[in-house]
Amino acid sequence: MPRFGCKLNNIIKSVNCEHKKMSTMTSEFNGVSADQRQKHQTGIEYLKNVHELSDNKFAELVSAIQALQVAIPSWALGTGGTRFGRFPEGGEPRTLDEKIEDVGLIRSLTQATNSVSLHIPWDIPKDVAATRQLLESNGLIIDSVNSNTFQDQTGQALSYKFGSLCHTSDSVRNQAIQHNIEVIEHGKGLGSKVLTVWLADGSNFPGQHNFRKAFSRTQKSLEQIYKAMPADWTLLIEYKPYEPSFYSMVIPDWGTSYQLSQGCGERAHVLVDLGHHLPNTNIEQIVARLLHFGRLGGFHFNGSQYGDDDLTTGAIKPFQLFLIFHELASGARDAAVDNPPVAYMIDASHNLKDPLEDLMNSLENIRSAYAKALLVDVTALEQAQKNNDVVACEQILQRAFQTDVRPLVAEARLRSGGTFDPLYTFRSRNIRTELISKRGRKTVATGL
Ligand code: RM4
Ligand code: MN
Ligand code: MN
Repeated sequence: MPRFGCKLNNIIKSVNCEHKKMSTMTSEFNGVSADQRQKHQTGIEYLKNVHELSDNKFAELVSAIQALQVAIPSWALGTGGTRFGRFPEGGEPRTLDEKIEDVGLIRSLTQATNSVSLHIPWDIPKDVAATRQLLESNGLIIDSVNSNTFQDQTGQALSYKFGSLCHTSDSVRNQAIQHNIEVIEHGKGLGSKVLTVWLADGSNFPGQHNFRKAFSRTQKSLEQIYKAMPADWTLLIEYKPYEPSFYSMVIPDWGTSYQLSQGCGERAHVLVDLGHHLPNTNIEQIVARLLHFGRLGGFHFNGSQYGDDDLTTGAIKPFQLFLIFHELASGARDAAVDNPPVAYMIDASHNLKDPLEDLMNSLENIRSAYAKALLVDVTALEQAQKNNDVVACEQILQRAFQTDVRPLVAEARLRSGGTFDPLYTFRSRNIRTELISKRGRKTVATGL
């Protein structure tokens, strides 16, 4: 295996060039043994057989999986923490450029992401032209820009302690609106066309808020932000039931986001973050509803046991993730559904795992859930639903869900120029060690 230099760019180039070399060799498969390659082929044959997939159908599945691209947020490349502590991994990106390089690395290994989301002011580019250039050389674009009115920044005139867009004071609300407009300006410079707003606004004690008035003020503030967006921009309104406010959040649920988006106009949509629901919420039904209303705008993927746990996507509830993709896929097939393209992003935090490994894990799980959803026998399902054959309905879903689709996902990755096993490549090349030697052991990435 070639040695890579100390620059991340060189690592990316070496991954790319090694891939080209390996794909022409028969004895190795991106550093994975011939035996592994054989098993991969056997897996594909098995899939084709069991699901009666013609070569054409198989090729269609592969290209659908290749097309699923999920953005990486600039704030998820460092180690996460809780209010009790943080245990850095080392080699974390110190600057926006290094974050972009990290996403470029994930891209070259997985080919499952082509964009980065930015949180402002955590990641304001110093030199827009240079950032655009760096993005381009890494095959990336900026997905959404995200405003931050949940923290007070140094030098900020007024505090968000008691809210931002919902605040009782005109001046605080105006400051928060102006911040969102600045975020749009940064986004314009970088070629983004999506503004995501997540508000921490809420109350901690009964009586603190006049619920109706707090909602109206928020609606009016959002309308002003919406009006300030260029005509080809989309506003995504994210909801969350609790945290940091523990008695009430101004935008706690999809219904509130939906109502707010309707008030703003047709380019305002709802963003579903998987961790932003109370336990046991039927998220797939929310997805179906929003598709039905044509207002599903974006997704933040992560895994959750209790709340906004921000764990690896699919780690805890893989079946739920599959059911969500089943709704997305069925919405995409239905001509009656008139929904804009959905912006996918991973919104996770990595307290224990290496952030890059964790993000690659999530990408793999997301694509697997999608691949399984694409294997659902929709004709049979529709018939079984018409017949009220509950057992058959469930069996049809289980048949797809229980399929091992890893060979299919790997095949999609390989055909796009990614590696056979991104995690294996990442580890066998000691990429984290390289990053630590380049950036240092105690680096801290901006973010939460
Ligand atoms: C929130 C929410 C937002 C993200 C912030 C950092 O819980 O998920 O999407 O911007 O965290
Ligand atoms: Mn989120
Ligand atoms: Mn969250």
